[in-house]
Amino acid sequence: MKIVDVVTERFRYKTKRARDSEGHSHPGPERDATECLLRIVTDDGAEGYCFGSDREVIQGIVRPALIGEDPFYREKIWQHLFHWQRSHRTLTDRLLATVDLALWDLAGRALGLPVYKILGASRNRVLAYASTMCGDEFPGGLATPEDYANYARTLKKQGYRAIKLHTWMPPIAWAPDPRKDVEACAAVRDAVGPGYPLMLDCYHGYSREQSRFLGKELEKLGYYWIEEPMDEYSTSSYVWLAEQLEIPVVGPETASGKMATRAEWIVRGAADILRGGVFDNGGITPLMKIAHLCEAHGVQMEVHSPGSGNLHALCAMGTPGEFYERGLLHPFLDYETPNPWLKELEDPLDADGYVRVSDRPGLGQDIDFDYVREHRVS
Ligand code: LLH
Ligand code: MG
Repeated sequence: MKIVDVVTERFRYKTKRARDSEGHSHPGPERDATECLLRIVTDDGAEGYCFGSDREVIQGIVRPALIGEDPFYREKIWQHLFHWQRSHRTLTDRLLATVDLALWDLAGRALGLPVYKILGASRNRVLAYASTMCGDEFPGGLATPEDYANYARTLKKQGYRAIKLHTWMPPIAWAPDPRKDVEACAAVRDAVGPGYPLMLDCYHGYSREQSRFLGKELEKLGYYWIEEPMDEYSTSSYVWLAEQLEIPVVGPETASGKMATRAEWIVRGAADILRGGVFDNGGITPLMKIAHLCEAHGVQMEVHSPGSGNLHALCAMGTPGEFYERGLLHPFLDYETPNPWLKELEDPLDADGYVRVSDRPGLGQDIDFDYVREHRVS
């Protein structure tokens, strides 16, 4: 089997999600947006897909590396592109991930198997936590500690068995403010009661002292973990923080360097619980290597972000991450209606608070190809 075509299809859709000047998502007025589907095609008609791609980089850099290759040589292709990233800076880990995911999807579709079973399944559902959007200034949204408390009550009623708060960050004029974060965390603890797992993912640029203050307060409130409170390029700061706190410190999420950075964090004890995700690290191929690193060192790993790539990887980990991150959620937004290019949700929440992986071949996304074709812009 050989790859004979690499196609990108950009199409428009409507969304009520907006991004602020620092890239955090929030509800917003309905607006036009575009999405890009990557399609990898083989000479025997097998295809693999991934959303979130980019035409220029895929056609200019990735396509020449893929044409003529056997799509089952995922490791060879991944290594090739990984080394190209040094000179081709526009080939980000995120785009590398779309290629890797499309290849996994292709393999699954060609073999008639879901990806988690090709990887070697360990389970078919993962406990979800509700991951809120960052704080805002919308009345009745996530503007006050009481708003977080009210929303936490709603989420608990919806069946979630754990909640992670993202609190207030710039460009909100008065943020960041660790004391305000603690107020929100305390209000949510009061709302859900003792023993219910709660986590905090706060402003990502606090100082060591601010982070220690937050961590100590979260310990008093019985929180499960504190995530990314400081710049992750200062590994020493995380070594320092993990030594100061009883509460587990989770990271690195955004630091580049894939497996190598995560290996350093494990060796240096910079985090108690390691973090990785398909779009942060370049796909399922590197994420599974990170999972195996964690397993070998006896370190728990929690996967960043929702989506079928992360879900399949989670269902194939030997030392499983405990949770699937479902979100980002906001009281004004509906998460239960699938994106218009999918016929069904890729991460439905079951009655026990778990997300079940699809048994369809590949990554299991039920893609509405008619929608993509009818809304195509390039
Ligand atoms: O700062 C943000 O917007 C969020 O923290 C976001 O990056 C989110 O994806 C996250 O960190 N989840 O764990
Ligand atoms: Mg995070």
